[in-house]
Amino acid sequence: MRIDKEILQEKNQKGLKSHQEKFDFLSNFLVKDGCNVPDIINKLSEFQVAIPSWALGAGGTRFGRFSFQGEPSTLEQKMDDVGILHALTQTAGAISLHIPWDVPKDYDAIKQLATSHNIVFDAVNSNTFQDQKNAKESYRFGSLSNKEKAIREQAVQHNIDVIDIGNKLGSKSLTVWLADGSNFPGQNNFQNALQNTQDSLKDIYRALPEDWKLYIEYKPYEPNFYSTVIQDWGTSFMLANECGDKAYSLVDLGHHLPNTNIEQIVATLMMKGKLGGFHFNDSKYGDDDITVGSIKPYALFLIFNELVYGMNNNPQNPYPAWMIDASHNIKDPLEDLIQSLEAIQEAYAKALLIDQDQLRLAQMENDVVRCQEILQNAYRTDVRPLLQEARRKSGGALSPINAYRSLKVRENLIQARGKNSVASGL
Ligand code: PSV
Ligand code: MN
Ligand code: MN
Repeated sequence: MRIDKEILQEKNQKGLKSHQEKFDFLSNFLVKDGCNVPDIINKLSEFQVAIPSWALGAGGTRFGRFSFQGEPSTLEQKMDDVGILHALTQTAGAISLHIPWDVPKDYDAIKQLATSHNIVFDAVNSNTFQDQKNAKESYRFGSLSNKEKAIREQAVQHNIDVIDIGNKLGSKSLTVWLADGSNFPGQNNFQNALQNTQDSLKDIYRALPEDWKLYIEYKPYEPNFYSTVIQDWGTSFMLANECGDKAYSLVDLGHHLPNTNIEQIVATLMMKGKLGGFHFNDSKYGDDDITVGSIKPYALFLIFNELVYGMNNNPQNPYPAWMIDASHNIKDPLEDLIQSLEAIQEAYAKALLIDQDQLRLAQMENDVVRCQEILQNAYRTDVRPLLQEARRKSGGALSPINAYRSLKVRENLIQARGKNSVASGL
């Protein structure tokens, strides 16, 4: 199923007058406050977030998986789903593939399909947390960190193969997330595991094309429950530095222990020019991978405040790669992703409203109350008309969720794909 701009324009007609009123009201008020509204709208339109191929099917938990219907079961269908998201929101212009789940059969055809949906290939992800069919070695006790050289070599070679696949598609980065660690005290020698990981990452780094980046993701626990080799941003940062200029840390919001000050991590990494990528999601307890902004929207806003500051003041940091890393157990994944995209844009728009000069001044004067007022004034502004205007101008839907439902997207997908389709992946 494809959604073309004419259909959306027609759908938008109904809400257009009320949108215009709300937008005019907000933008008058923002202009009086010194905001450059057209610039904010442009920034929102330019902000594109990659959709991971594994977030388009029902994720499930270790207790079970409740399928919903019309899931994409091929790479082509996953790309079609991202095409739908992008058509509606105009902010999902990229897909992130996971290998071996998404190995293309016909590269030219896949590239053409991407172009037809106006999407590009973001980072490619390797998988050394599962054993693959016919694999010689097992990752049961780790991959890049493993005690056995043959196992490490197999894992390194897999990453090199993933780079080759990504290269043929026009990807420019590899994301490595390792499940390696230990379940019980004494199981592993920490130093050997870290040394092996560092050496293996360097081997992968050597195979990286000149214009590629390596993103090293960290996570404190799960699937290992005693220790994880790349447990935190410091370890990831250290490994990235060891590898070289093209290696960066990747922050996944769910990969922190409760109450971690993630915005401060963002600031530190950007100051050091080492924040490469970002995975959005939200959580209450652990790596819950639920809808962005559904639990801690103010924390998301504070993170965006640091991202905006870094993008304006840290030329040493490349423009970060944005991705949603979510899993869907209950909701229709496409509806959930629409909600996440909206939450991301909302937090970004609010952060763009912050008067950075005034904030610096208040900080210099140690006027703590005013610092807080400046942040909270921006946070309390209802910026949704700005998001709608950015979407409308790019040919998207004023309300992606309403359009998705009234166009009966899921019903159409079920009709085309059947009730029992299953996506490969997480
Ligand atoms: C596992 O925690 C994980 O969610 C990581 O965040 C990776 O980015 C993703 O899986 C895909 O490997
Ligand atoms: Mn992630
Ligand atoms: Mn995760």
